[in-house]
Amino acid sequence: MSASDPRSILTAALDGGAPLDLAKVGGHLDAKRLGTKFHYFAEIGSTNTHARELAENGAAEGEVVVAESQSAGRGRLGRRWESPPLANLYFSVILRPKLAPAQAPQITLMAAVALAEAIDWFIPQRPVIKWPNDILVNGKKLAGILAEAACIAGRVEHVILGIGVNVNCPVDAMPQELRQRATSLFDVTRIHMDREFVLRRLIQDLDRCYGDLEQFGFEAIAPRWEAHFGLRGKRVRVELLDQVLIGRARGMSRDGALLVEDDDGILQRVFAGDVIPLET
Ligand code: BT5
Repeated sequence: MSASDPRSILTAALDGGAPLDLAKVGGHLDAKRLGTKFHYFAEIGSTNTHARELAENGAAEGEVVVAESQSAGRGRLGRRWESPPLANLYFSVILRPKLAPAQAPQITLMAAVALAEAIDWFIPQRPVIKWPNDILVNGKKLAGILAEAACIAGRVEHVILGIGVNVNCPVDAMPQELRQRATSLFDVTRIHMDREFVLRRLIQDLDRCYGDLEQFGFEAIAPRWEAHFGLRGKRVRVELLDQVLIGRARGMSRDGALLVEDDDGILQRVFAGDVIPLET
């Protein structure tokens, strides 16, 4: 590793970063169902993969896998999630929601609301949800969500809700290709955050939003999602699996699809894809 290698800068930047003290998280946690048990790793491949194995072996709803770093942190569609050690938060929560498989995407949208509401608490800027799973601050990605559902016999057996939040990692320490596109709580505030406090807040907000979804249904989540949605009325390019749609983002349908009005004035419903804003 050379001195100009971003990883050496990262190592230097993170020297002194203390490991998470989960007693400080669990001991004061004000949550009904999430955070019942923590599985902690100094390093892991992917917290989502380990949480899935636990869930398949009967782990209860609310158990959390948390790691200081991931060697194979995953985004959607096989993309990589950069997971440098001792600076950020990488965790996966086991959920066993009473949802039909078609409703499983609601978990990602619920988590986006929880993250936006939690992050809102730490910074003066308003976090923005970029459909479906990004939290942006100043137009840059601060957090990502990877919800992976397992369905059996027409019902959701479990969902692994994976969350990555850039907390204390300075953006200069990120890989070159991410420096223009990523940010962290430290970059936004210039304050080193107490990661235990941030984790506790995230789990509490997830617990609250998950409870709202279960008790009151998606109607309780949708307006809060809309309130943080940053692309309303903006021209966007949506990259679908096999085609590209260009139009104006109009919001979200009741079933969680992104609504995009195409150039013929037809409202298209998008259930999976990547959205690229064409204007700020
Ligand atoms: C995501 O995917 O944003 C989902 C990220 C979920 C990560 C968590 S960490 C804990 C749990 N365990 C896992 O293995 N995963 C979850 P996607 O929308 O596909 O975005 C991936 C893209 O985000 C990459 O292709 C990069 O462009 C960018 N990216 C990667 N690492 C980043 C980081 N640390 N901060 C900001 N952007 C990043």
